[in-house]
Order: sequence, then C-alpha cells, then structure tokens
Amino acid sequence: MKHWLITGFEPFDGSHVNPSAQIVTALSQSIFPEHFHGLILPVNAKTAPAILVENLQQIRPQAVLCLGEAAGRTAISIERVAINLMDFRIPDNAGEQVTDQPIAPDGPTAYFSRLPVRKIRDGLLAEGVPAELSYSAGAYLCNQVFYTLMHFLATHNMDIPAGFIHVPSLPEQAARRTSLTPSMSMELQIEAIRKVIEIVETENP
Ligand code: PCA
Repeated sequence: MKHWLITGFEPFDGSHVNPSAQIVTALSQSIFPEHFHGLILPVNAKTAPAILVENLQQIRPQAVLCLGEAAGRTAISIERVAINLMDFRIPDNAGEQVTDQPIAPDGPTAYFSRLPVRKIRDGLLAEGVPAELSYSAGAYLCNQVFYTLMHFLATHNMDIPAGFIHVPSLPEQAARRTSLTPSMSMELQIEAIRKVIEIVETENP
C-alpha cells in the first residue's frame, strides 16, 4: 500500500464542524494508520498553501487526496480540474476576501486531476454511494489547495496519483441552516473515501 497524504479543512463560514476534517481524523485512526498522514488545513489563503507544500516536501507521499466540504452538493464530487484563480465568494477564516487573483502568476491556467476520476465515480456508484464528476472546485480555498497541489507536483517531477474530492455537508449541519441543504452521513462519507483509496491503489499499483 502507498504512503498517503490526506488533507481536510477546518470549519468555515460559521459552521462548527467540517466533514472533511472528520474523515481525515477517522481514517488516520483506523485500519492502516501507518500508511496515512492526515493533515487538517486552515481556511486561510495565506497559510494553507504553505502548510500543504511543507508537508509534501517533508512527507514525500506516494499518493495525495485533498478533501473539502461543499455545502449544497448532493453527492461525493470528484473534482476534475483546478483553475489558476482566487475569487472568493466569502472571506476566509482570517477575514481576507481575495478576488480576481491568480494562485501562481506564472502557472498554467488549469490542471487536471491525477486521480482515475471516472473509475472512482463508477466504483462509488456500484457500492451504492451517490457520486458525480465535477468540473469546478470553485474559486475559494478548496480550488486554491487543489491547484497548489497539482502545481507543486508538476514543478517537482512528482508523478503520483493526486487530486481533490468535495464532500457534502453532514445532516447536523444541514439541519441548522435556515434553508435546508442536502447532506450525507459521516459513516457513508468515510466508506466512500475508503473506497476511493482502494480504487486508486488498484489503478496505480
Ligand atoms: N470547503 C471550502 C474551503 C474549505 C472547505 O471545506 C471550499 O470548497 O473551497
């Protein structure tokens, strides 16, 4: 089994939890902890990319999966593309709202995921987990971290499976919102991400 770096995010936008962080914590404590390096990133445009890069350099993982929450999504969303743009809809947790800025001024417009995205979607659906391919990770922190990851790998000759997946909110989060949004239980989210890891291991032995 590969040595994985799996990241999630701290809560943001007034929420008290972030399912992506809970998945990372659950996975790092479960079945094969020696293969996982879990990392919870801050929702901070200045520090999150630096922390990610520092961990990539130190850990030198053989596979990377970054996770984030997308309120309103109805399924596990496998992101296909990271764009070179920060255009925040809301401020980050430090109160900064970056608009119209590139992530890497000299970087390419976009990167594709290095995960077997269609096989992951099909594998999740076959397990009975709602899953979809997504063509935009937004222009907020998740896209920034996704782009930073792909740009680092591309500029450091690291040919490893890596990408980003958005997960829905938890039922307890949806229940607190004034207009109800879709949700998925933590049990199912953990099962989904375990399955993703299994598919990537099978596709990239
Ligand atoms: N979701 C946000 C940032 C942190 C998170 O979990 C996003 O989709 O950009």
